[in-house]
Amino acid sequence: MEVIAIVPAYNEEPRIADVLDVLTHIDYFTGIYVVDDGSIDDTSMVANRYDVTTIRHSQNLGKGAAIQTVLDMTDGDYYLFFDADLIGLTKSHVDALIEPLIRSEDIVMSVGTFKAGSKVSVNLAQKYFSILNGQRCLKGCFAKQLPSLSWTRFGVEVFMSKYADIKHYKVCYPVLYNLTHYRKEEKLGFKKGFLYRLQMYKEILYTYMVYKKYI
Ligand SMILES: Nc1nc2c(ncn2[C@@H]2O[C@H](COP(=O)(O)OP(=O)(O)OP(=O)(O)O)[C@@H](O)[C@H]2O)c(=O)[nH]1
Ligand SMILES: [Mg+2]
Repeated sequence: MEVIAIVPAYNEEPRIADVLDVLTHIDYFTGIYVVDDGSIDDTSMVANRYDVTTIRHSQNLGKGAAIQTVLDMTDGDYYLFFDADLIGLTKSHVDALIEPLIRSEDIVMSVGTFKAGSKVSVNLAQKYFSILNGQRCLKGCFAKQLPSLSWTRFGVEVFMSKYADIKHYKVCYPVLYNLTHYRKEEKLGFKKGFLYRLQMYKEILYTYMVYKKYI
C-alpha cells in the first residue's frame, strides 16, 4: 500500500524541520514529498537533510500547482497533506487523518479541524472555516479523479472540498487538538504578512467564483 505525504513549502526554512522531524518517523509512509515552490530562502536545503524527495519549482507556481506536481508523478493509495509551518504536529494527528478513510469505504477525504487544547489557542478563521484547512487525507482514487489543481494557488483546499461536494462524496472532519501553525504576519511582519493575506483571500475567493467551470 502506497501512503504518500505531501508538504507544499514556500519560504519555510525556519519552520519545515519541525514538520519533517515528525513525518520522517512515521513508518507507514512509503514516500514523503516536499515541494519547494521557488522559495528564495533555504527551504530545499533543510528538506534535503531528511529522507524525503524534494522537488523544486524554479519559480513560484502556487500551492495547488505544487500539489499537482506530486499527484502527477506518484500513484498513492492514500495522500496526506501537511503545511510546512505547523506547530505541535504529532503522529496522533497523522493517524487521526488517515484512520477514518481506512475504516470507511465511503469517505474519500478527511479535513483536519484545529481545536484549542491545553497547549494552544486557535483563531476564529481556523475554527470556523475548516474548509480552508490544509491538513488532509485523500484516498488515491479521489485524488486522481480531481481535475487539475494547477491554477488554484491558495484556493486548492476550497477546490478539493467543492469537488467532493458536487460529486456527493463523503468527507469527514477529524479534530486535531493542540495543532496550529504560524500565520503570515508572524512569518513576514505585520504589513507584508497582511498584504500576502489579502492576496491569499483573493485567490480563495476567485476559486469560489469559478470552480464550477473546472469541474
Ligand atoms: N509549494 C507552495 N507552497 C505554498 C505556497 N504558498 C504557501 N505554501 C505553503 O502552504 C502552506 C500554507 O501556507 P500559509 O501561507 O501558511 O497559509 P495559511 O496557513 O493558510 O494562512 P495563514 O495562517 O492565515 O497565514 C505552508 O506550508 C506554505 O509554505 C506556494 O506558492 N507554493
Ligand atoms: Mg500558515
